[in-house]
Formats: sequence, structure tokens, C-alpha cells
Amino acid sequence: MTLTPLPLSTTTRLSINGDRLNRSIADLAAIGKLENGGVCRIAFTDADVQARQQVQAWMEEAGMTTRIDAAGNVIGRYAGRSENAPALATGSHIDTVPVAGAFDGCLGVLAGIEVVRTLKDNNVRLNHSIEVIVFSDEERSVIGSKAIAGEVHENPAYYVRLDGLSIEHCLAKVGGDWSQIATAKRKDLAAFVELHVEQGGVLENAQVPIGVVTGVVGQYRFAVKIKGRPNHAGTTPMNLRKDALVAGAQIVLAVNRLALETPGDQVATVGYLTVSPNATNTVPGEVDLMIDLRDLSQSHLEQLVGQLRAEISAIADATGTEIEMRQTLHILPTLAAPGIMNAIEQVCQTLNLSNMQLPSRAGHDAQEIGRITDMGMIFIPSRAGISHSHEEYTSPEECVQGTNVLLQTFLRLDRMYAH
Ligand code: HGY
Ligand code: MN
Ligand code: MN
Repeated sequence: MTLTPLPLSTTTRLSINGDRLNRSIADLAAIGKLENGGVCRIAFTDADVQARQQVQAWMEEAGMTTRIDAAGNVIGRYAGRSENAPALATGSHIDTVPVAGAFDGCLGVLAGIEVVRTLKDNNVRLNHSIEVIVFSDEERSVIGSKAIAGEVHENPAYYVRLDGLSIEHCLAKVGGDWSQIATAKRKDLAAFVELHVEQGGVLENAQVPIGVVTGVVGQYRFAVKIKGRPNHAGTTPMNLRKDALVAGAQIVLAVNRLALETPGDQVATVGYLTVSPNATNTVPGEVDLMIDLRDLSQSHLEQLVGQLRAEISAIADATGTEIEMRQTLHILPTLAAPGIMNAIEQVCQTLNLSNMQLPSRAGHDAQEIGRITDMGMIFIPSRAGISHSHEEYTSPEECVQGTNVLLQTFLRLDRMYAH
């Protein structure tokens, strides 16, 4: 049964309640608050569980039904006017890196809820159902959006965290079930649009309020374990040492050099490193570090990974250490759907908001969902391009602008994807 879409005049006047949106952002940021003003809500910790419960309650207050899938994704659904229409979806993540701001991921989830609150306040039902999804563990395994896309690694050991927690344990803690993970795969989404802070400085430098994302970079992450020989710092001659930290330091520099000196605009980072036994007067015996490698081209990434493996093998030989390099994440680059980019640009014109196209150099759940349906992303500026830091900031006005663009984009997509 098809319904005529709502008259454009009814809906183009709609705008969100900015105070309510920004209050939700502040209230969510209070969960896991740090002394320096940042937020810590590592996936599957008690703070993450508490934040999920809060968001689920807001979804239900907004008139959505909610469910938790086998990957622990929290899925709110605001029914459309035709029950069998595929859903238009939005959302993002509320888990954070260890010292985060209030906006990375959270804005996308709360903007989605605010869009539904606004539709409900105005008694508007779109042709499509609207879904707002909180994806599980975007910052590490990306298991939530990977499960919906059907891209989960079949071996649960692939997802063992550095703190030793298994994926089965983590998912169970948030209402998921690893043994049923295949049931999370979706085929019924008409389109997906994610609102996110840019986490870079392009929009701010260009003084443009809205970014229309062209595509999201691909990523590889590796856990590297270096085994040397712990020994006395005084009595062990330099030529007899197997110093794990010397090898680790050479890897950190090799990763940085690879990104700086290879033609292209790849980025590479070692952001995590532990040393043991980590004592002033002991030659380091073991080092664990993590490598993060990104680029818009998959083939270029593969070439960089090949070069890195060769360099690390040479460092093992030169330092007499054993080095294991285990892949912990691979995400293919994903392009945005031109039709959705177009719709976002048209909305910006009607709202008189200047906009520009740009790639996303941060990873997002949208890039996984873009494997099963048309995907688009809307960016708003990050002050000084800062993110993954307590200094992350975007103004309340910019959050309102981005959320109104999301609302009007959904109204357009409801007509574009009329089935
Ligand atoms: O690492 C990223 O790009 C994302 O913030 N998880
Ligand atoms: Mn994010
Ligand atoms: Mn992030």
C-alpha cells in the first residue's frame, strides 16, 4: 500500500527544539564525566551501560519502540504511515575513547532522537519508519555496525580486548548475544544518514557550517607484541641485549616515516604502548603497541601494510626480538550515495546554509551501513579541529543547524525513496 507523501508545505516549516537537543547532549555527557571536563565511556563498561539505558528511555519518551539486537545495538523505531515501508535510519555511537568530548558519536544519536521528538510534537508521520540506532563499540571493534552489515569476523577470538574481555562477555553485558550475531544483519533499510562532528579543521578553516561527506576512509589496526629479554640495566652489555622498547621505538618511528614519506595523504599512528616490567633499572622485556593506518584507497592501504610488515620483520632481526603483528580491525573505505549528498545540499540551500563536500578521515558506523544501503553523512565544525580530547567542542547553534539539516534531509528522502 503506498501513501502519498506529506505535502512539502507541512514539513519544510518544521524545525527542531534546539534547547532540548543541547540539554540532552549535556545530560548524556554527564555520564562518565572526568575531572578535566572530558568524558570516559569505554564500550561495555558500567558508564556505557548507564548511557545506553538513558538513551533508550529518551527514545521511548519520544514515541519510539526500542529493541536491542544480538550485537547490542539499541534500535529505536518511530513507525511510518505504511507499515511495510523499509526504514530510513540514522544514529551513531555513544561509547568513547578514554578521554573524549561530548559530541563524537553522541551528537548523531541525540540529533536522531530530536528529529523524532519534533515529528511527534507536530503529529507528523512519514511514509517510512524512522530508526535511530546506537551502534555498539564504534571506537574499537565496530562490532555494532559491522554486525548489521554482516561483516563480523567469524572467530570471536579476533575481538578479544587488550583487557582480556571476550566479545561474548561484552555483548552479554549490554543485552546482545554473540551466538546469535548473524541475526543482527539487516536488509530492510531504505537509506542511512549520520550526523557527526567533523573531528578535523576543514569546515572551521573554510568558515562553512555544513559538510557533505563524499566518502569515509578505510582503516587497518594492528596489535603488535614485542618479546625481548628482561635483564639487569647495569650488568647486561649493550651488544647482548634484546631490548623490547628499542624495537618498539623503532616501530613507532617506522610507522611515522611511512606515513610522512610515502606519496599520498595516508595517516598512521601508534597511540597505545605498554612496557613491561617498566622499571628504570631493567632492560624492557616486553612491549605491546597498537598501529592505526588510514587512507581513502584500499589498494594503497594494502601496499602500506605490506611495507610495514617488511620493516617490522627487519627490526625484529636487528634487535634480536620476536615480534607478532595481529590485525585487530579492517574497515573498507565507503563512498556516500550521490543522491543523498544531493538531498543534503538541496536542504542546505533551502535553509540558506553554506556547505562543502569533503572526505571523512575519521571512521564511522555509516561506512559499514553504506555496504547494505545508500549512505550519507552530514558534518558540522569541530573547534580547532580537535576531537578524541576533553577539548572537543561544537557550539549549540552549530548542533541545531546540523540537526535541522538532518530533519529536512529525512523529509526529502521520505519522498525520494517512496516505494
Ligand atoms: O577512530 C575513528 O576514526 C573513530 O572516531 N572511531
Ligand atoms: Mn565517532
Ligand atoms: Mn571517535
